[in-house]
Amino acid sequence: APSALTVRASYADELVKTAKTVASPGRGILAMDESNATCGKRLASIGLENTEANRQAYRTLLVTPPGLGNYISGAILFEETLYQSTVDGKKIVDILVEQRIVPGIKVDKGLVPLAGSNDESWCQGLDGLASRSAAYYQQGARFAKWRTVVSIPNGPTALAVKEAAWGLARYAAISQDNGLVPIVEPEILLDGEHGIDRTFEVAKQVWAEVFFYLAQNNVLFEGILLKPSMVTPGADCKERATPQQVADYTLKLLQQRIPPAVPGIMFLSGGQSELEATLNLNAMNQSPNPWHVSFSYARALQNTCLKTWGGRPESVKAAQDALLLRASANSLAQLGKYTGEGESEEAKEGMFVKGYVY
Ligand code: 5MM
Repeated sequence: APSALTVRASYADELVKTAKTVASPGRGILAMDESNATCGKRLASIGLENTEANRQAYRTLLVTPPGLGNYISGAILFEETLYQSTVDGKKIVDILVEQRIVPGIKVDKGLVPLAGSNDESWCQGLDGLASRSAAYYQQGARFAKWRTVVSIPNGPTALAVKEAAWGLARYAAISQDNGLVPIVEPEILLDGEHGIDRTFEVAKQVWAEVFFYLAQNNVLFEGILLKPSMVTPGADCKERATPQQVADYTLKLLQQRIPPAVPGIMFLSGGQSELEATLNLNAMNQSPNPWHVSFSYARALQNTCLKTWGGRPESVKAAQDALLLRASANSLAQLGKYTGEGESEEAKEGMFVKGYVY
């Protein structure tokens, strides 16, 4: 019988190719994998019920804007969407492929309290993951996503960091065995009053352990994508950082901790405003990097789009235009060429007030 390493080798070329496609110039990931509970919160914010029909309508809106594939290379789906069709009977997965967007799948089963820790959490989902991953591949998924979180105000304890890193590494190995490029997402939550130096120290420790266990689990680095948080001050820290500072800290840490074999660094937005997320990404792409430095945003791509839609069929086009605007802005930021052109006056004023430098 072939060993696990032989099985993984059979997918090696495909994994590398998929990762490179997702990490292609001027493109990034649309994270639209809200679990039903999270999607319910988003829909409630515009006064809609959390029904399958409403989730289907919203997800259809997100994947169908013409030209979306010029800016978006991959879309992360929740399991329901991977198996879902539009009201017209077209599979969402087929629409993505026609748009040149690689379908991905959230495979974690969410966060639960971590016994023995300081009120921290761990991410479930390893049981049955191999068979689920094989089924997702059959259904058209080519990459996977597993999000675990680390809290600064609650520690992080050594236990929580080790659990987060080990879980990501086991998931990554299982994904690669089944032909899915694992997106490795160790999110360091924004919550807290800590300054940017503290975030830097915590992220340094977390990324080191993640890559240690990835190596121990024989994960092919050329066939993964990293989805980290940017290094920023805590959300309640009075001393705010400019995009230049965020870029300096984040790139410094990437250089110290992330092997150049990793093809793409696809940042999460983590509660930053749409503009902040774009400006920070743009600042990180002002000079060449060893990796493709891009985005895998949920809220920072969807916020205005969702509000503009508001559940009204007549607002679908305007909502799609809002999504295209954010996607194209982040595409330019991936290329380091974002100037704010095409943003609303309100958004630009926000940029000016915050004193951002281009
Ligand atoms: C879309 O939200 C994803 C799933 O969240 P839940 O498991 O809570 O439903 C989430 O993993 C998301 O992909 C990342 O947090 C990045 O999103 P942001 O909004 O931080 O860019």
